[in-house]
Amino acid sequence: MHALFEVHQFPSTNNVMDISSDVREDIRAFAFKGHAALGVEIMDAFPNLELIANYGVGFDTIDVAHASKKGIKVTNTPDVLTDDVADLAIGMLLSLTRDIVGASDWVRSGTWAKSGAYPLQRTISGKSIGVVGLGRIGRAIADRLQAFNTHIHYFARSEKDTPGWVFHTDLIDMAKKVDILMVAVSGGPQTSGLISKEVIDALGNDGVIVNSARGTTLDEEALIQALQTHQLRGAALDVFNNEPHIDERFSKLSNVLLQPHQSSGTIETRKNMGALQRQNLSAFFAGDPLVTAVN
Ligand code: 8YV
Repeated sequence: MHALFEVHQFPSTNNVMDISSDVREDIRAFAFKGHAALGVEIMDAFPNLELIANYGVGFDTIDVAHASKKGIKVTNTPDVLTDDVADLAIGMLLSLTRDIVGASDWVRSGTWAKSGAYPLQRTISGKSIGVVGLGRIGRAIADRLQAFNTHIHYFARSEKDTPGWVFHTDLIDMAKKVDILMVAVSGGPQTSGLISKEVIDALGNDGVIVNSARGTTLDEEALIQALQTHQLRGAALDVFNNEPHIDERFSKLSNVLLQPHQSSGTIETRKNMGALQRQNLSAFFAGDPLVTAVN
């Protein structure tokens, strides 16, 4: 029991419809975490639902249009996770291009002592990097990349005040001009399949893609084929379609770095995300303005 609200646990069956109709009628807010769809059917089963407080900045699985139609407010957790997400994107890029994981295994397995130096890897200094989406996270990624002596290009809805960075309105054109794509757009229908086969082809066989956004932003089939046939040098992925049951072909590829959707996964950031989610819930029950409203 919280001072302002009573908490009902999510049913162990993992199905919200197993909550009794009495309790469903009582519930005025959801503390939502996860990436499963929260759409019409669930919202309509809770007749007094007024708030969905999401644990995460991305709310692509929540049908916000339907929520708005019903007067349900949605909140998210922006800003508090930006640094960690950007840090992991840079970490993934460096790890992939220098093969830090493979090199570590080389030492551990005794191959270094037996076979000598590790095969040479690739630099990122001096490379042109295209950031797809220059929102909070894309901006933080680009800021960090600047310290690595790279040339920053970005694809966004509008030009930003970022002297020296090259603005693009055509993603295929940007992909032709850069060596590396860092994907940092929001998920959802507007960005679904944005990194298409054409974009991957335009990047070319020395290209690298880092995806910190959502699996849906990429044409996964085209990506896997490009990696299998070495039409693309490599990819570092923190997000996938159908997480955590990702396409098995990814695990067989040696030119990918795979992460379990953990960009915001530090003790500090997850604590701050939880605190912001609770602040939104408390504000709602106290009748105060929401801290980070989406709609
Ligand atoms: C997840 C994320 O929310 O913020 C986002 O949009 O994708 C992550 O931070 C987190 O994994 C909890 O599900």
